[in-house]
Amino acid sequence: MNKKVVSILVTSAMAASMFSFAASAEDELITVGYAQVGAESDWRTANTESFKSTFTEENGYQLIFDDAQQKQENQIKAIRSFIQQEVDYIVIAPVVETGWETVLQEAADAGIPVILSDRQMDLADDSLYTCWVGGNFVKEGETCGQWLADYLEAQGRGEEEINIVTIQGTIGASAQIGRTEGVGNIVAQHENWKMLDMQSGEFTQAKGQEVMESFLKSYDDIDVVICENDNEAFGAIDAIKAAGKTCGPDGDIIVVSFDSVKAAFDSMIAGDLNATFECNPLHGPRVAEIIQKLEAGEDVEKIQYVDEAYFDTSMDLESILAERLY
Ligand code: GYE
Repeated sequence: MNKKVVSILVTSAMAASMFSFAASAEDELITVGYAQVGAESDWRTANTESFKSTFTEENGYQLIFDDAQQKQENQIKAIRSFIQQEVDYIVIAPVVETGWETVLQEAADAGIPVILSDRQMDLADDSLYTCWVGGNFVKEGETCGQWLADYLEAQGRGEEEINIVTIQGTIGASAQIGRTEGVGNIVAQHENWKMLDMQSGEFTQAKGQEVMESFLKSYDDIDVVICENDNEAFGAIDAIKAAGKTCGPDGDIIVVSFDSVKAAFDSMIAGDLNATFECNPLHGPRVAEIIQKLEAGEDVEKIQYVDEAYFDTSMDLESILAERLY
């Protein structure tokens, strides 16, 4: 054989083996499509980051990430494209609870397991998804309401007439439904508490500010504003200050919110926010653990709640903030 032929043979053999190496390495990766809600809040950013840093090639995954910009129709499109790409698993953080039957049936027909994360779905047939992991939103709401009762009691305002407004999350989202219900359960126990109004701030700072501006125009005696996430509270606080009022532990209006992101600690330390009720967004590792169990043929629990705490200005917030992951 002449040198040229040998070298061509060697090169093509190398290319072939490199190709097969690349193909097998890719085959071994578990492909996960994540239909994310959007990028509406600090919580959501932390949640996205948790998935992106968990589902890496080094960890054995190929992640196909889709941001639905808070629109269910975009999530449905993303799920259909995951099915077309024949992913191994579909993970969904559903924008709202209803309207998923058709697309989940399509995933089931394609034999792709669906894991729900963060928010839940309201389905006639729960076998359409494998399992769900997230926060207990009703419990978060009840913890918030109970905190308010204790706080007012400690201020000697337990019997006083208390006017409350709520800036809700995206209507129809589990986090909105559960938190509204949980707070409502405690409001119902207090005859002297009045829920003046509830409107959606879409879980964003800008909309939270807008809704608070309109509440302040409509009602001149607001004692408490409940914001269904921290970012709405940041907007509400801006609106309160712009209206010449004060808030926080030393102010006219008590402001409470949900999530407990780092910026909420800054706001409490600054004396603006009274309390925040935790919702943990770090679901990436939890979902990876579920996938690993399914890969090993093990059973997984259908509903998995994450433990959550709350934080208020009576605590050593600087020390807690130093340890905070999101
Ligand atoms: O509270 C909010 C986000 O579904 C728990 O969505 C999540 C909520 C979270 O936009 O900040």
